[in-house]
Amino acid sequence: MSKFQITDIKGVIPATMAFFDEKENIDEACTRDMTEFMIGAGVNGFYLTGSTGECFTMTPEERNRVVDIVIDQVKGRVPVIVHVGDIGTRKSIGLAEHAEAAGADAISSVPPFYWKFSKEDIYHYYKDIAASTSLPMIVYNIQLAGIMDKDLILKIAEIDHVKGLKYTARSHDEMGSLKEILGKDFMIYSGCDEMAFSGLCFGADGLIGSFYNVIPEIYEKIYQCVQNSDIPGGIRLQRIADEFIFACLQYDFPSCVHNLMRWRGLEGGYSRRPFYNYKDEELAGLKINLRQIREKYQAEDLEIFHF
Ligand code: MN9
Repeated sequence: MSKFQITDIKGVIPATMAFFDEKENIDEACTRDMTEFMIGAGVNGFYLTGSTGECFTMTPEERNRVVDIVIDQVKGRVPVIVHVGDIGTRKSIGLAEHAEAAGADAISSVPPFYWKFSKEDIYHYYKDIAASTSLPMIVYNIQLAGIMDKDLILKIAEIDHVKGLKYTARSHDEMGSLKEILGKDFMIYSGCDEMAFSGLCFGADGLIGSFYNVIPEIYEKIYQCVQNSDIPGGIRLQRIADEFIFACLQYDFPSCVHNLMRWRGLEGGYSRRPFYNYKDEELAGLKINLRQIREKYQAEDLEIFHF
C-alpha cells in the first residue's frame, strides 16, 4: 500500500527521461544514478514512462522494467506516478496493474491518440483504466495527444479514482478555473515548464515536466518563491528558465537534454531512434547561448549554469 495520499503528491516532479545506452538498451545503472541526482536536487516525486520518457518507443515489458528499477531506487522517499497511456485500453490496464504491483503511488495517462476517438471513447478509456487498480489516476491533458476540452475533463474528473490532472496547455484561466471547480483535494499539475511560476500562482499544486530532469534546482527555487510570496524572485527565475528552455527547443527534444546532462557532469544516457543523438560539437551554439543567458541575468550562482 502506498504511503502517499494524492494530496501528498505536489511540488517539482520530473517527467523522467529515458536513459538508454548507446545501443538503445535500458541503462539500469544510469537510470539509478539519475534518480539519485534528482532526489539529491530536491525533487518531490517522479513521473515515469511518459512522453519525455520515450514510452512510445518501448515495449510494455521495457516500460515495466523502468518502473521496477526506479521504484526500487526511490525506496519510498518520494511518490512515484506511472504513466500508463497507450492507444489500447487493455495495454494500458496491463501497465496499470503492473504499476500497482510494483508499488507506484498513482497512475496517469494521456488520452488515446492517433485515431480521432470520440469523447465517449476517451471517457470510457479513463473509466476502464481507473477501475483496474486502487491507485489514484492523474489525467494527462496534452497538445500532442489531442487536448481535451474543459467539459470532457470535468466529466472524467467524476470517475472513481480520478484524483488529479496534469495540464499541459497554455491556458492559465482554464487551469485555474478547473482547480477552483474541482476543489483543493483534486490535484492540478502544471505541465508547461515555461509557465511553472504562473501556473503555481494560478492554483496548480505541483509541476510535472521535462526540464525538471536537468535543471531541477531552479524549479525548486521557483516553488519556494511561490510558497514565500516572492513575486519578483519568482519572475526572475522563470525568465531565466524560459530563456534556457527556448534555447534548447531550437534543437531536437528530448535528445539534446541528454547532452545537457553530460555537460553538468552527469551520465545522461541516450535517446532511442528515431530520436536523434547529438554529438557535442553540434550543440556548440547552444552552449554559447546558455552562457549568454547566464551573463545577461548574472546568474553564475545558479547550479543550472555549472558547466
Ligand atoms: O508536459 C512536457 N511537454 C511535452 C510535459 O513534452 C510536450 C513539457 O515539460 C515540455 O517539454 C516543456 C518544454 O516545452 O514545457
